[in-house]
Amino acid sequence: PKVIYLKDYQAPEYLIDETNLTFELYEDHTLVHAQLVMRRNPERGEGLPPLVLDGQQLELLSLSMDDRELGAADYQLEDSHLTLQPVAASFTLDSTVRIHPETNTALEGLYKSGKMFCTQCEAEGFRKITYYLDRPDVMSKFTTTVSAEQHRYPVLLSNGNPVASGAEEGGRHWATWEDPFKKPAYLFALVAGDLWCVEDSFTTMTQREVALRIYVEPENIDKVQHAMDSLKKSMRWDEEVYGREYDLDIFMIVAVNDFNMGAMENKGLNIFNSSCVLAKAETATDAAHQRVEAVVAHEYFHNWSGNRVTCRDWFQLSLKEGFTVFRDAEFSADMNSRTVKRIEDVAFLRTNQFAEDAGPMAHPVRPDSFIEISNFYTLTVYEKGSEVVRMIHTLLGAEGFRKGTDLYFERHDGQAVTCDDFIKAMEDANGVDLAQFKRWYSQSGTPRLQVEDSFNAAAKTYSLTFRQSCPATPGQKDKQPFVIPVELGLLDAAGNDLPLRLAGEAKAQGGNRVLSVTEAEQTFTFVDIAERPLPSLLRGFSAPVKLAFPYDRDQLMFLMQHDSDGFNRWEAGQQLSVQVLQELIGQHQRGEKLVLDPRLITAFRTLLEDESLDQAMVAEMLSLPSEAYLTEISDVADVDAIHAAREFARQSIGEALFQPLLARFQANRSLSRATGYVAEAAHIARRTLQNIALSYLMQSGKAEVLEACLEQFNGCDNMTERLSALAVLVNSGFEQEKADALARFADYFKDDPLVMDQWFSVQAGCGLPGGLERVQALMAHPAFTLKNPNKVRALIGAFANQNLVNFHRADGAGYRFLADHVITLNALNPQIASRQLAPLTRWRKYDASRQQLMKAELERILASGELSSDVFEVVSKSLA
Ligand code: DPP
Ligand code: ZN
Repeated sequence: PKVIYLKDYQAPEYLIDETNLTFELYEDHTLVHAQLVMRRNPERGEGLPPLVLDGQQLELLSLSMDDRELGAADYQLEDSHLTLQPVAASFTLDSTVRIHPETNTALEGLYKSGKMFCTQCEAEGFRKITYYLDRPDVMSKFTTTVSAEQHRYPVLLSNGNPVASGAEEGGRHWATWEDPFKKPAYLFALVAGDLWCVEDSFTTMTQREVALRIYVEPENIDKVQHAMDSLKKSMRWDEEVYGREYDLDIFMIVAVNDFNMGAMENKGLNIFNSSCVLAKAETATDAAHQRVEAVVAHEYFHNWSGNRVTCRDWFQLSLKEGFTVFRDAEFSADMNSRTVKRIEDVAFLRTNQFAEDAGPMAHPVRPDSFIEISNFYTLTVYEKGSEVVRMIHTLLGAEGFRKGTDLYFERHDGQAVTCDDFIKAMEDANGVDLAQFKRWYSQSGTPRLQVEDSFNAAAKTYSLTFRQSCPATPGQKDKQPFVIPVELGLLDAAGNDLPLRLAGEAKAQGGNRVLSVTEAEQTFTFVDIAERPLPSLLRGFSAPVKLAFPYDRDQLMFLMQHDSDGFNRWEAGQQLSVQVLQELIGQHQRGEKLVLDPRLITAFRTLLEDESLDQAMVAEMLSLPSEAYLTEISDVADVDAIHAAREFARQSIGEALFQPLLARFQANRSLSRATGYVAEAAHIARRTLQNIALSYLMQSGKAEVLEACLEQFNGCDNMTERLSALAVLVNSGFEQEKADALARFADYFKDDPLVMDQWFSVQAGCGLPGGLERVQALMAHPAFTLKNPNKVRALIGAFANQNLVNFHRADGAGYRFLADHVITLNALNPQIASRQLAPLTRWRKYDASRQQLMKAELERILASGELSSDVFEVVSKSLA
């Protein structure tokens, strides 16, 4: 497999002004006719070099140039390329190929999901549809005609506007779509199926009417309203916050069951994994509803950040993804609780992206090289990329940032550009220099920020000294200092923010401000500080770094109660929990009796008893750091000690706080019964608290809790309460009730694949002994199939990522199980196979014996036969 480097980028030799496609869909094959109106790229000079088109798994049936039929002597056909020699600077190329969507299990290019045809072209799937210049800097105007059997495929869709349609002989029909906006091939889409749609409309800021349609298979038509509402909110928000208006007369979303990603922003025709669009109270949890809202927004926002302005090459992926994740995160923050959204995102980033940054696949937000681009749709490109954009927002302020995005969209509309172009627009619009800041795009690894303080009572000064460093990562031994925005405050003894005046400043600038740490070591001195304050650092998680300040537990409890920044109140609680849990881990390792620091109980009791607090915040603060996070922050993760410590803490909390937890649970569950399901924020918050309370209460094993849990399971009217009750039962020792509940749930929901995914996940995540055997048994369940990515993620993914104590069992059986399935999936669906590998790549985190076992499985995969470039890249880099 070939390594591709950013430094080798060259503009295309030829351009494609127009792309006219005709698809003839049949049950056993599909014919694709492509007419490409091409010309020499003037940027690349005179002369006519060979034209090298991308194409994979295509059967070439005919080829002509300017109406001259080409024979085998006129071109060169290889596995993934078609090379021919143009004789004029402008020409038209016509080709016909045969492809087989009906047997395409990789779900890339044109394929069938159930009974419908659909496409996924990003990043390099279009080359499996026709011979093309399949690269994002080749932008073309597409016209697409689809022809298919009328009865099976009454709905025929592609990008842009519908311009003509008609009937053909033999029960077939056709439709032509025209997309007036030039686009790269990765944004192409086609759908044919027996679909129903919910229709609505949106009036844009310039009073244009846009038709909105969400297409689903008929049985799902009652699960679309939430996505439609989310779409309208997204369209309005992008107008209000970014001044961005939608540009076509129609916007369509199609839900498909078999999909490698969450969703895809094809121009005017977004194709979604059904898990990211279908939601109603009876079948989807509150969290799933919020995910639908976020993904609908994310794909819609791509219409500007991705489609109107796209990427020059795939190394620039974060240009559209980091920016768009930032946009959707801010949208969700505006629609829901800003603090809770931030807490969720940071917990996710620190657990998962930090682990990626510390592992063998670590790469910069803008990678320098790759073997398979599909492997770079990563947490680093997306989530860390979003943090990088957030830091620009923090440094420039909301207004300055908006000036920057206005300039970016205006300057680059219709172009394929780079991360540097984005930064340049920010610099030019604000008159700032972001040269050093750009290291966030080129250096991988998570920076450490060590902070020390000192107080001078006589001089009334307080100093903070920051030392930054960044560990070596593959291919990058030494790092230069980053620009790290540190939002902070200083709390006085009453917990109030002190006015912040740095030495040399004329007056204080509020009680909350952002310092830019730009050097390896840097000290900031505050003046007029009468008594030693307690610093609140990195408020709102203002930079994706690992900050360390030597807080003691009493100080953390103080911050938990008093910090004016909600995020840092949560963060103080997390740090307190981490300290307490690490103490328990040490006790377990030394074979001592486990003793929980009672201060954690006191802190949690205070939270539970304060009825004035936002219940969603209380729920977040009562959630202990996950085993995966405790693993990430360990040098060598002791799987069993981490599990034992955390379970012991949960047990102790459940017992010590039984009464206040029960009071909260009962009050909230009664309210649920009284009101029925309400989709509003306050109700979502109280359901979250109710469910976390229930899970703690069940630790007691008391009959009254079992009864309450069964009442909730049987008596509720929504999936949020039902699934939580089920999860609590599954993790309990009540074997009979557990088995009954699982069976009844599966029987009731057996025809709803998304609900069955949740049923699989709840069991896959259960940390009780015997986890691997349970998962193996579930693989044989009739609702399970390796061909559906959601099922793979729900069962195998949930087991390997969320059930650490079972996956990492000492005999290596969990590793063998995962490797076996990666080998099978490698042949079926390389992207999904490669994704499942992540837990094995983390082998350096574990003890010598587990390291050996994990490496042995990676080696077994490597030796297993012909590997896809996807799997080969991850396995070989992990062993390097
Ligand atoms: N569909 C993926 C996303 O929206 C890739 N563009 O992030
Ligand atoms: Zn995206």
